[in-house]
Amino acid sequence: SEALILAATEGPVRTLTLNRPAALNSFTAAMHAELRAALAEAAADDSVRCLVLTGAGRGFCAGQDLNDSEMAGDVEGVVERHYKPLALTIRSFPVPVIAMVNGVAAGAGANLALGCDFVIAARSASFIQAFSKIALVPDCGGTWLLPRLVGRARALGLAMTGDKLPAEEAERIGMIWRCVDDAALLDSTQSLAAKLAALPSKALAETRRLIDSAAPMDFALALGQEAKVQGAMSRAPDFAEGVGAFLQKRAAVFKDR
Ligand code: T3D
Repeated sequence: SEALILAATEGPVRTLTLNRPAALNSFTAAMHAELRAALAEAAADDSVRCLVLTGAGRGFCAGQDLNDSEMAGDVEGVVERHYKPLALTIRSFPVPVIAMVNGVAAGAGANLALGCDFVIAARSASFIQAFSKIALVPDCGGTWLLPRLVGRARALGLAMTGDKLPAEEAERIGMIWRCVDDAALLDSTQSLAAKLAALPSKALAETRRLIDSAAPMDFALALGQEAKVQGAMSRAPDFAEGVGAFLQKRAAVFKDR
């Protein structure tokens, strides 16, 4: 069967492409496993001096695959086993990580991108904190990342409404590094990657670590807290209603208080 993560190397730059385009590259347990392996391989390879994450097809990543059976019983476990280590791996990666956001980034897919050191998005791309629509809370670092990127008012606004934020607006409010024309996405990313690859990796990684540890709550602690609350949310009836409504392509009716 086809690889769920495509890896390509051009000089010092490794590009990993999420490859489930028919489901907007949403995460299954299998895709998580392949991404983990590909990240470990890139981290261990001294010739890799910059990592690019992107998505195949029209989307970047739609977050958790809401059809995946693994999440049915144990959402807290899914967050602990998959999203938390993924976010931590990227946040402590030995070389800079660029999210090249080619299309919609929703739920954990949005926060996967925001956890990277740079986000370059195509003008047609967008970001959606989709969690509230299925009665969950942001994970994959969203509760820590968002207020730091855009401030409390915008963080709450985005996370509570789950509204779609176009890439241009995301750049305007400082949530991402750059929004570029679709046709320029690859070139812009490649030239940033080449620049970063030529800089001293160790100093860049330490810069990231210092900037992150200067923040009041530790990233790992925030990720643990997210997993716990996500577990509690997923056991409430509103979550089943939210997922059911999405899969049946109808509007959800929430009742929990
Ligand atoms: O274990 C846990 O649950 C805990 C972890 C939680 C982390 C999370 O990420 S929770 C958030 C999960 N993600 C979402 O709720 C987003 C769901 N997707 C959407 O709202 C929409 O697909 C988008 C706004 C992202 C894009 O809309 P649009 O109209 O451009 O595309 P579409 O038609 O909705 O999607 C295209 C196909 O991808 C479609 O399949 P089909 O009808 O062509 O066979 C759609 O069902 C599928 N798809 C999109 N997102 C997901 C998905 N399938 C499964 N899971 C998805 N998340």
